[in-house]
Amino acid sequence: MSRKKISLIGGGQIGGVLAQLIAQRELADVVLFDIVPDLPQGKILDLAEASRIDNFDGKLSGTNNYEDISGSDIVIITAGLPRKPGMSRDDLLVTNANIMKSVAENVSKYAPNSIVIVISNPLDAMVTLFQKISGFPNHRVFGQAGVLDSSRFATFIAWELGVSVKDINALVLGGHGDTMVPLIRYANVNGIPVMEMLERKYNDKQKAEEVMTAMVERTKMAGGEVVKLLKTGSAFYSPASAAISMAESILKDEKRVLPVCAYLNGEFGVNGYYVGVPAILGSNGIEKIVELSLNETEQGLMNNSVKAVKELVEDMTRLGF
Ligand code: A3D
Repeated sequence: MSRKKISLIGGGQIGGVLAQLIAQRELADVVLFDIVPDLPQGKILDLAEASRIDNFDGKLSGTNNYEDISGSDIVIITAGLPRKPGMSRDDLLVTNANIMKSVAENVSKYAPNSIVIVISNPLDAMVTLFQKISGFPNHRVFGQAGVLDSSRFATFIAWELGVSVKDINALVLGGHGDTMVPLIRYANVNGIPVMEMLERKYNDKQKAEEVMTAMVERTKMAGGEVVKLLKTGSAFYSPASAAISMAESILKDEKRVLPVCAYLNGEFGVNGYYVGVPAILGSNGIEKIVELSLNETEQGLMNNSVKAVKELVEDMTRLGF
């Protein structure tokens, strides 16, 4: 059996961590591509020189030549600028759309059968643009956002309850922006509703609701919180880990149910847009969108988030992309 191959387009902060995680877990051979001369070669040389210490085998290469991505099973895209303090993800639209255009043309040319995971922001628009330019089927083009947003929500819940984060199940739906929808009703600690645990902790329903509202707001703003602290650049460990969990489910045909920025064809009442929803990820990419019932409040929040995604995509179209 030949080894699998993952190409990483963008050798910056996230691209570097992606390469390290893939190598250390021996998930696949790695090609790290960037337009900056020598940058991907330097990162890969450094990483390869850790292989004896971390005990991993595998072929690692850094390149400025798109031809090297040919035969990729998975392509993960982080090419594009990250946010600076005070910027919203949407402020990146024009610059990153131009970058995504060239990336999509080259990935279609050199890795036409790959499954593509987009991470570049503004995420929902960048996935849409990649699919439009590449013409790849929707089940082979999707975005990473929900795994990270859900993990952020889970982290805050674990800290608040003083329990292991491994026991937290939390799900965030919608667009990857300030309108994202952390689902309170479905958040649980190994099956026990988080709200029940909060109410028992505080013995006060209103206080429990206030604490949950604060965690929901922190989740929605969590990317910006990191940007503000870092001052140069945005989160990179957690988005890389999130994308790797998706890639691993695909490579190993695990059929994990993960929140994915996926193209909707009527699911959740949305037609023709990429939005964050749970999906089964297997060797074919997205194998099924998993629907769940939303109450009136949740559906209202979801509609609001979908509206924001539509506006972003319409802006992009108006700008000629
Ligand atoms: P950064 O460290 O700047 O790396 C981006 C890399 O892209 C740089 O090395 C550039 O040289 C490279 N690049 C620029 N233009 C091209 C091109 N045309 N072709 C190939 N490579 C190019 O950024 P980063 O790694 O921190 O972040 C990458 C992207 O991910 C940004 O758009 C972030 O906003 C986004 N991001 C998304 C999430 C999500 O959860 C969706 C989280 C964090 C960051």
